[in-house]
Amino acid sequence: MGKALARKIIETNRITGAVEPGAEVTVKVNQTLTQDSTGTMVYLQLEAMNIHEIKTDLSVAYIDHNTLQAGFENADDHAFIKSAAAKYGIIYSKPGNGICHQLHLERFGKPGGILLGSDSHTPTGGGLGMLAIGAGGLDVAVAMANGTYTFRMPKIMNIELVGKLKPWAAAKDVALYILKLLTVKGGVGYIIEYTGEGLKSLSVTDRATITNMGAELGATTSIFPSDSVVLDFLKKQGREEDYVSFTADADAEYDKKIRIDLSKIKPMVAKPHSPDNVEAVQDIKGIKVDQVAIGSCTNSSYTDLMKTAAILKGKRVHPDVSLVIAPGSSNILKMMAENGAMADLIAAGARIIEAACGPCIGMGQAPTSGGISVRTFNRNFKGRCGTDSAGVYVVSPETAAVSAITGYLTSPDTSGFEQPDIELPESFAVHDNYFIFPQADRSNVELVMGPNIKPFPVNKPLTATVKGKLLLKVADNITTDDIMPSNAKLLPFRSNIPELSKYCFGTIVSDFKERADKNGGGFILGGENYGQGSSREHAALVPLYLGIKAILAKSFARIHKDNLINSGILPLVLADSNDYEKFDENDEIELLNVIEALKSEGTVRVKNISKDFEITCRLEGSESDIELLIAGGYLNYMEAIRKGRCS
Ligand code: MIC
Ligand code: SF4
Repeated sequence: MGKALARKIIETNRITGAVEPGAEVTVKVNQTLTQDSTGTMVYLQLEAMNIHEIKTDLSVAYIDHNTLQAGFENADDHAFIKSAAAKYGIIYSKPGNGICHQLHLERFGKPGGILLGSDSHTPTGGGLGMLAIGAGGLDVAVAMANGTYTFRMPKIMNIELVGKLKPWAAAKDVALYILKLLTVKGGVGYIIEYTGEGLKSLSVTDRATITNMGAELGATTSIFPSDSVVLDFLKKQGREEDYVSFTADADAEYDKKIRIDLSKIKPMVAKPHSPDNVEAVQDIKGIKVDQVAIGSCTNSSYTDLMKTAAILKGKRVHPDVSLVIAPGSSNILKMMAENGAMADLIAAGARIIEAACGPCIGMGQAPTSGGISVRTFNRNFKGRCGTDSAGVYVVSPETAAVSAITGYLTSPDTSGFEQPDIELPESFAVHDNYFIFPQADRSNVELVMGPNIKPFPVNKPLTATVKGKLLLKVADNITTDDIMPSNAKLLPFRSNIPELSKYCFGTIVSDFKERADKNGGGFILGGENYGQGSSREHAALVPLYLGIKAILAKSFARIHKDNLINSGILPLVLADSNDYEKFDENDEIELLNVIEALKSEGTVRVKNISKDFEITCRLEGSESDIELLIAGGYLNYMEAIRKGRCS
């Protein structure tokens, strides 16, 4: 049997461990990326590791999330990250340059390499054949410090694409179609690998749209092969020398296989409030639209925006619609300014905003109360857009542009509009003036720390008995946006955990901090896929700060579980998921003899003192995860190793 592409890349970069599903494997990390909303923590953690130099081939610190400088806070964070980049030899991407994933695809991603990023949409790089994995900030700091990443080898799922997309169906519709098929849990525990004759008709940025939304499936990453389409893209970016051909063997072995006929896919939409709540656009009638937002790391490429401009050329944005466009990169903005397409967008009445994440993370452009926003983004969780009562519909750029004109959610294939045909240019604009490349002599660089930058919380070593109240019981698929909401008001406090803690679980209850303060911390009970969504480790650091000792859940999302372990919070899986029903908020709980239990077989007995019964939970982790948890998280563990107290 032949080998899958992801397996080949992992084997090439393997340092230790077996490349077998479930085994712990350590690989060499070639590149890392950070963005600013997770980046301040990453660089504080890197600083705590006391290193002089990073060990990756290339690391980039992007500023793209917190670009609204409504006060000094975001500007302070940018200055801190800039100084950390200069100190450690990291490339710094100034605000205004664009969205990390789009920029990394354009300027740095390399087929066959491994990229670790402190953002869940890092798998966008899979569009050019890179094994690109999203992780918590601490894991990215460790990757920069050691040049390695340790993870549990996922299974590999093959999605074979056959046929060709019909007119007006787009790569985004493929991503949404797969979400309908597999749901937001369907990719958990898998790397998704695309093959088949259908992929030759998909450009690198089309492929990147699909791998980007693998994050919404919960997959570890998604990847396309590096073929002539990738070579052409790299040539046009002026970096042909980065091309290496990497493909799966024709008879590659996979753990799961799915076949999708592209010609069957229609324009699709994910309705509020989950990316897997998908239907064909034509099946939903009469949705009047207040806002249309085009951009984000999913759909802000040159082709996406050129298609948008072509649809809007000579037309007018509907009087009741606010159309907002955030380009993916300054290079795209420059090309569209030069070729006149930007003028077409402006003439139609579009609001052009900075090349950044912007409205995708609620950084401005919150919709009206109860408003309907049609967006080309990837997530439509409740409240994420900045307006709790708004409903976000996730679609392709084509559907978004047509709907901006008609004022109703409109399937472009039935709109009577003419479909644009966008050719890629001979070469993409390449200017690097927003990048600051590190100097050779970095000996005198000082870190710049403004008053918004507070130390991050560090846990205490685990004690034999862990007791407390069940502070909160939540449903399935709780997102990190629920645990630690982010919007224009809160993002400035990403380096200020005490301030953020006031808003923990704010989409679910208004008094979580009070509950935690009153009881000296406690426990949380979750359903399936607890912590899906972003990589933000604030969703672990804030609960740590509030004294949360363990989360009991039916299952956990990968990155969040790693963040909990790194923070010294126990992620315990209910051995029998029916036990979920037996618990109520305010129950007094005790984890019995937890250190011994973790050390022996990872099965922990949990006593419900209030209701007088016992259940069992499992820690699904490696030996080193257990050592980390006993030490009270990664930083305590490293400190103990330095002092010779740990193995
Ligand atoms: C997101 O899309 O939710 C974010 C903002 O990019 C996050 C990172 C963060 O919370 O800072 C992600 O996806 O990891
Ligand atoms: Fe930025 Fe949105 Fe992409 Fe997250 S999903 S990286 S906020 S554009």
